[in-house]
Amino acid sequence: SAIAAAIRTLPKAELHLHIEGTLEPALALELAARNGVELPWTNVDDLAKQYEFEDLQSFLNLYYQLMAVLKTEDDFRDLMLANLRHAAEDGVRHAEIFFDPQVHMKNGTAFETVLNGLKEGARIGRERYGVTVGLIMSVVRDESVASADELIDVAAPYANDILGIGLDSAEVGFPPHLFEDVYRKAKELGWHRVAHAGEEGPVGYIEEALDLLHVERIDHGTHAADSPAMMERLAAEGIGLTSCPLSNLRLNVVDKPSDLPILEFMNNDMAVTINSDDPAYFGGYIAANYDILVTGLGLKLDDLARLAGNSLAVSFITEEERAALF
Ligand code: ES4
Ligand code: ZN
Repeated sequence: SAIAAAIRTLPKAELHLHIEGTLEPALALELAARNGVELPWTNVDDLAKQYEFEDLQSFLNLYYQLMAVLKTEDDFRDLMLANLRHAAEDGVRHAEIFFDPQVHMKNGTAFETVLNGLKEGARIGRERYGVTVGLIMSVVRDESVASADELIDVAAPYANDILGIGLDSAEVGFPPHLFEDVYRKAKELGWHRVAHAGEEGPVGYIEEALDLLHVERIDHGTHAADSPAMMERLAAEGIGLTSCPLSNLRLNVVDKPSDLPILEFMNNDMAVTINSDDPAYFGGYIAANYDILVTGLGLKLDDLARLAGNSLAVSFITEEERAALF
């Protein structure tokens, strides 16, 4: 349709994407064979049947299992490049991309291997597609706080290669306050700060992320819709929210598209943005996440242009980068 084509031409930033969540089933099987990693599935059809999720945890189980096929610097480079090709096709000019080093390190892959591969992919992707990339190192909140502390120590020598710190994985039972010291160190290293909060967790987790982790954006934040006071605060403080519509639908955070709180957030003047989270798992890249707002919520092109504008406004792009891009 005309609007679907227009969506792809809107200049936008992708602010919530897990690079490991761009691992498509066919590539997962190819890398498993290449790297000698055993998976319970040997053909794409069998694997593709596993992509029906009940909730966040049921998704994470498959996501972590498939992550084990990523081993070499080339694997990470190729994953980043494939993702940036999709991004460019969908009008993404700038991407801030999560990676989960604790999981790769547990799988026996060195931090440097992961970082160097992603950096190389980002460098080639910028040349090839004109998309700028920042890396957000994400702490896996269902691992111990000691493990998060060790990660900070391992990453500190590479502080300049990292744009920010994030907090992801199973949310309920792992509240933000556990990571207050980790985020203090991250701030000292000069990193931006974001955290997943209010995806499955309550609005109180959003409050902790703001008050104790001093985050500049909230990832998801879907449950802010439960609290008019929180919506007012997020608007007043100009805190960006990185919504991921297809993710929220596929993980049953909301029951149906009309339950997505995007319009409500916009009507409350919140800096809400549209993102893809784990596109290989949730049925589409960023433009598909904008598309669903048209078909499922009745948003118009000027609404989508505002959402795309929000994404550039709450990105961590510097003024020099902005000038170079536009
Ligand atoms: C994630 Cl959808 C989602 N939520 C929390 N953590 C994650 N890691 C990768 N995808
Ligand atoms: Zn996420």
